[in-house]
Amino acid sequence: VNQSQAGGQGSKPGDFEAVRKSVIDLLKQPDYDDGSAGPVLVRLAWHSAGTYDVETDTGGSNGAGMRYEAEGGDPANAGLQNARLFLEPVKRQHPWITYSDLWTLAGVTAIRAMGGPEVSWRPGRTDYVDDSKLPPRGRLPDAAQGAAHIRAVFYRMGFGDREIVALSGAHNLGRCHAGNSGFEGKWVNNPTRFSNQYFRLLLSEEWTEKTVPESGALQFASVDPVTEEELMMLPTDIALTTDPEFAKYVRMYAEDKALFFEDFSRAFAKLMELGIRRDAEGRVTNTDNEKGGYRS
Ligand code: DDH
Repeated sequence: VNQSQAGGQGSKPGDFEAVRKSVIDLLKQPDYDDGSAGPVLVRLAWHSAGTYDVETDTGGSNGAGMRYEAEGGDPANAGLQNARLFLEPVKRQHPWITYSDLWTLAGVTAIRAMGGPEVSWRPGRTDYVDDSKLPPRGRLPDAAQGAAHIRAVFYRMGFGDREIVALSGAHNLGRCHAGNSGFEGKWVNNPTRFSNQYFRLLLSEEWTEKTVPESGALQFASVDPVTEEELMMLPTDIALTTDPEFAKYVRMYAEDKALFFEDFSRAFAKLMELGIRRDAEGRVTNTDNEKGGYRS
């Protein structure tokens, strides 16, 4: 297939607006989950970056390591192959973009398109040429655990408590799939609309323990009083209300959506940049990746 004819809309190297447009065009997926590819694209961006370790300066979105089995096949990344497949036609349309730029740009584009804040994003990531630089498995958070684990994981990335709670607000979006994680269900009624509803529900509902029949996983459940639909929270979500320091920020964001959007936007932008070194002009200077990828 002639790449420039695929979809009839190839773009010039560096035309990230054209890539954003292609991502927006694929968000509507009537046969997938709640009708949108948006939430799983956000999760792909987050998991691509959330392996970062400040101490060793390893992991992060640079490199697009999930293309390799060692990272892509991590049980923590189950289901994200859907997100990567959604983006393949975009990569074919804009072959000059690296996967690491595409995955992060798709995440911030989806957040905005679902009614969330604009998240500042910068290009220049390159893709690993082999799997020798991949971070070890086990760096992403385990939903069955509590506040101490959440802190250990996010402090390792260089985040503080307020940023942790802000980022957790991404659970306004999407759902759990027993086949991926053992957990099942959505956090809010409209999981394709970004809002602070997750924080409001954490505080307003009575959350009772429930075992997921398919997996035996323990999660929390509540029935929405308006729609009578069952909603869910992970043990790590509930930990944000039982830990006093986290709970302060949950209350703050439940009351002030604009503040949540502002903090989320800043924290997500920071997440996308973890481990990426830039010179004064903003050019990425990491040298451990493929040469010849697109550079701004
Ligand atoms: Fe999450 N998340 N996440 N999450 N997450 C899941 C789904 C989604 C944890 C566990 C899970 C963040 C933080 C945490 C999104 C975004 C973000 C699922 C369900 C589990 C389990 C996966 C499945 O079954 O398909 C845990 C634990 C944490 C933690 O902080 C302790 C953060 C920081 C983000 C972010 O984007 C900033 C999104 C979006 C989804 C929905 C995916 C989908 O397919 O829908």
